[in-house]
Amino acid sequence: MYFNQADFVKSVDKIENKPEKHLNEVLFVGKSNVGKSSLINALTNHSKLAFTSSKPGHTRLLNYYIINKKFYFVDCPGYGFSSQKDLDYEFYGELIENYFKDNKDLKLVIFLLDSRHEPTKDDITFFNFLKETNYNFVLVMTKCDKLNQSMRSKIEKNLIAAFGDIDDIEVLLTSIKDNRTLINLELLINSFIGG
Ligand SMILES: Nc1nc2c(ncn2[C@@H]2O[C@H](COP(=O)(O)OP(=O)(O)O)[C@@H](O)[C@H]2O)c(=O)[nH]1
Ligand SMILES: [Mg+2]
Repeated sequence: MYFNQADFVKSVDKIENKPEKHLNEVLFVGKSNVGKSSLINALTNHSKLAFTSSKPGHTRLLNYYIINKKFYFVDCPGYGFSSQKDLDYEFYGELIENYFKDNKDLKLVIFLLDSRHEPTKDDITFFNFLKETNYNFVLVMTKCDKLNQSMRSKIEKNLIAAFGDIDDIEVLLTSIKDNRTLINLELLINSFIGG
């Protein structure tokens, strides 16, 4: 069960430095603190594979993890880090724009959103960017264990208000504390990388 054969490969500051061995890639992206590293840890059953922090904006690099010796999970820097906004935005822009340029290895983008909150302006900007690329992407709502019934019932409405028609887009509710949601995400990832 799960992607439990997982190893850190390298951190990448420039796209030219990505791992020489080209394999399919699954990218985890979303604002700082949304739960990217936690989800990678939970899916791989490693409590400390990806660096998690309660301090936003901690990952400044693309981190490559090799899963089952077959493909990469890529942990992305978060956007929307407010206390050093300009610096973070500039960094994010260059590395990530280059990452998305004609990346034949990229099979799936997992776009994480905090299930408790409405998407932010940055989320909307990134969503529109993603839609214009031709990469496959899914919306993964994080931290669902923190939802009450009324918050849960607002998720879809919030997404539609922010992004417009999302009929064709897969939305998954997840929590690192709920294995069933992790299994659903695992199945989804496998369906895109042919696992
Ligand atoms: N309750 C709960 N907390 C979560 C969940 N996912 C992440 N977190 C917490 O959210 C914080 C930020 O997580 P992190 O993975 O570092 O976010 P990143 O910046 O997107 O990589 C940490 O304190 C995590 O423990 C979840 O599913 N449920
Ligand atoms: Mg992180």
